[in-house]
Amino acid sequence: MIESIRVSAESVVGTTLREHVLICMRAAPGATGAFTSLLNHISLAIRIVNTRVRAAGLAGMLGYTGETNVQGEEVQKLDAYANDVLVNVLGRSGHCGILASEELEQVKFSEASGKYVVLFDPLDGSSNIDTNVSIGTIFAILRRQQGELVPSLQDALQRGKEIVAAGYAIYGPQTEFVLATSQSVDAFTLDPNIGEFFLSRPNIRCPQRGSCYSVNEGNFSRWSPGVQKWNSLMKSENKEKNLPYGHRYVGSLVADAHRTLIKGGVFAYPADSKSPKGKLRLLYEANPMAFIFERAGGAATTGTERVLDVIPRELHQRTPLILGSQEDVATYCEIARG
Ligand code: AMP
Ligand code: P6P
Repeated sequence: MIESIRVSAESVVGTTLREHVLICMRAAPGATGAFTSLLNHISLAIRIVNTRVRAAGLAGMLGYTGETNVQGEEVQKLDAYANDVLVNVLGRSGHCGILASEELEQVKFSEASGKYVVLFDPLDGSSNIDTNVSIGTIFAILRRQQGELVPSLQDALQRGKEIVAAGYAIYGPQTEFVLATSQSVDAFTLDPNIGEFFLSRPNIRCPQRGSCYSVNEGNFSRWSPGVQKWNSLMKSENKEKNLPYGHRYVGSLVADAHRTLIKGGVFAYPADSKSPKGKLRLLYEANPMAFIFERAGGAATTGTERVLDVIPRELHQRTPLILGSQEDVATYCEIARG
């Protein structure tokens, strides 16, 4: 009798993010619960940001603060709010020894005892905030360097291959939370009436090949000849290669990456004459996305090397980023490098 109740309950109520993370903790040898607690705090911060994003127009939260951030960009009110929420909640978790944010010039030390590093873009896609286009939060979790008593900048300047977990929230028609760990990549959809994330896409796999390319073609004249050649190939007629591909470009990394992860294809923000090192930031945009795509069977390159192998030199370092299906990323490298 108990068994039948349990089965019927599971079929009616999905698995929450909290339950999923607990199940994964039990599968992690020797886990103390610190990592699980940190993930739950990140989920809390994202649910708080989500609520404010969805009411931004009503709460006077659109527009700019009048300040300029370390990137030289005008800070939007929601950027500042999202950053404050993440800094505050991560600080209270007790497990984050050091954090870095796109909105903070320097790293911030929280709990000296915290054994984890969290790197994040609190609100990616800022240019789309005031036009009600999907935006998101991106994060990566690493372990602090072994043996170091006090957190330092070096804890943040680790290669992406050291990432323990990464994820993003996308504040779109639904609020989805995508989480990648050593075990799997899973997506959870927020039920706004309950305030819980429920498992909606278990074990996400990026298709080996897609039929869509995503790049800002307004930069065409600034690209190298190789990238221009790749772009032209994507638009050429070739039935054998299933060309031309469809073109989609939102202008929010989270939105363009999420579509590419689910449907396959390729997203590219190459270096160009205006941004010779690329526009996207290595530590809290490219690396988390690269970790997620590789865990889902996709690929992520700078065009010349695996993103997760890049050695960070500075906190807000930029990089070219090409993300997507294995075969589509390989085609980009073959043509654009040529
Ligand atoms: P902890 O002792 O809680 O800090 O966990 C130690 C390590 O086990 C973490 O750094 C992860 O690599 C792994 N781990 C612990 N909990 C989880 C979880 N909920 N999901 C995935 N991996 C986990
Ligand atoms: P562009 C948003 O401002 C962002 O940082 C990423 O989310 C997005 O992929 C990129 O910039 C868009 O840049 O130059 O195409 O507007």
